[in-house]
Amino acid sequence: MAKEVIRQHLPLMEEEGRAAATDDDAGRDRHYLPDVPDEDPYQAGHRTCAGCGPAIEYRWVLKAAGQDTVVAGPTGCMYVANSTYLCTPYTVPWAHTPIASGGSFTSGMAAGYEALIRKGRHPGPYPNIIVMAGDGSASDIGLGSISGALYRNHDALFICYDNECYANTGIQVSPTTPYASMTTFTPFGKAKPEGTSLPPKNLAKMMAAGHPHCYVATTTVGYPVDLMNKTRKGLNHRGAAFMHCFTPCQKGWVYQTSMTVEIGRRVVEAGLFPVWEYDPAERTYSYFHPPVQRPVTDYLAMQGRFGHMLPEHIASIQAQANRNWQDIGMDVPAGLREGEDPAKHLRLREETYSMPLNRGVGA
Ligand SMILES: Cc1ncc(C[n+]2csc(CCOP(=O)(O)OP(=O)(O)O)c2C)c(N)n1
Ligand code: SF4
Ligand SMILES: [Mg+2]
Repeated sequence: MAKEVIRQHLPLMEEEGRAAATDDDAGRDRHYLPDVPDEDPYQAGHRTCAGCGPAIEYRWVLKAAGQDTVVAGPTGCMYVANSTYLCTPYTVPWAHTPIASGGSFTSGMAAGYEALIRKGRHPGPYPNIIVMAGDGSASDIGLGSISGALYRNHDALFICYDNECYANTGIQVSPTTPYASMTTFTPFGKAKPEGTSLPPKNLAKMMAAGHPHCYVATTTVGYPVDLMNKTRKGLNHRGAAFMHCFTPCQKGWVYQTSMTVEIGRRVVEAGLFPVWEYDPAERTYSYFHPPVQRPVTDYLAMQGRFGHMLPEHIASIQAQANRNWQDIGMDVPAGLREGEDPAKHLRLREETYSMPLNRGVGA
């Protein structure tokens, strides 16, 4: 007789304590830290760059998931830097997949565990099954395979760690690379002073709209508890879940290594990466409203990849941010509306912008 497949349930971390936490001068909850698990299924000893956003995301996702987890990783930085011969930072099973096959490989793992448990050949419970694919894999080369897995509703969490470029092969443009940033395939010059000329693909909205039975969420490395709770919600969800995580790439974006988490917050406070959750039961979106709204220059000017921007490029990005504020149900302050006018800007490298006091080593 077929055995029952027992599912795990991961508790959510308390987020209410935030209000009582010490604020910084911008009113943000800076020092809030609930009971985060001690265990680290993604250990030190990998070879990513200092300040690597995807490595931070990997660590927090696996902290949230715990030891009864299996992980797949399509080709990209987080495969190459983490799997040197005879050396691995994982204390959980991990497998590399071709860049196009993260979704199909993970479908196979999920179906395989179901079958093995039913036949009594795996003692269970059903493990947390996670695939973490880069943006090149998830939004481009492997998009079809992930979409197929979501459509078939395999019980697994599909994550896109988004560093907005094909990082591992030398920072080439990907479908999530932002307008007017520079990559090695989209340098700025006379013909294209903006560098990247296309707007980025809205991957998470595509996934939610196209697979309405799936749990879908966005998050960034600027919000560790949000990231870990959404990991757990995605794993607790019975069926397929997709999480899109904004993960700065120090090497490709050119910023001070200590600023990864700060950039993960600023992109949200600048209105350029809305953080939200899609509930498949109600078929509704809920949007996070950050307590701080900044001009986009506070975000852009911290990164060398935008250093060439001209006033019209900044104005265009501010207009996009203002549309995003409206889409998530927030008012657009007058100062940010004014920023839609190129005449209000200088070249990016000449703009004044707010910079945290703690600039870190080398500042
Ligand atoms: C079919 C195929 N095309 C190209 C490559 C070369 N390749 C290896 S890693 C990589 C970059 C992947 O980018 P992304 O998925 O965004 O991950 P990241 O390197 O940014 O972490 C590419 C293009 C490959 N391995 N397979
Ligand atoms: S190139 Fe970027 S994504 Fe790759 S290891 Fe370095 S910081 Fe991380
Ligand atoms: Mg990438």
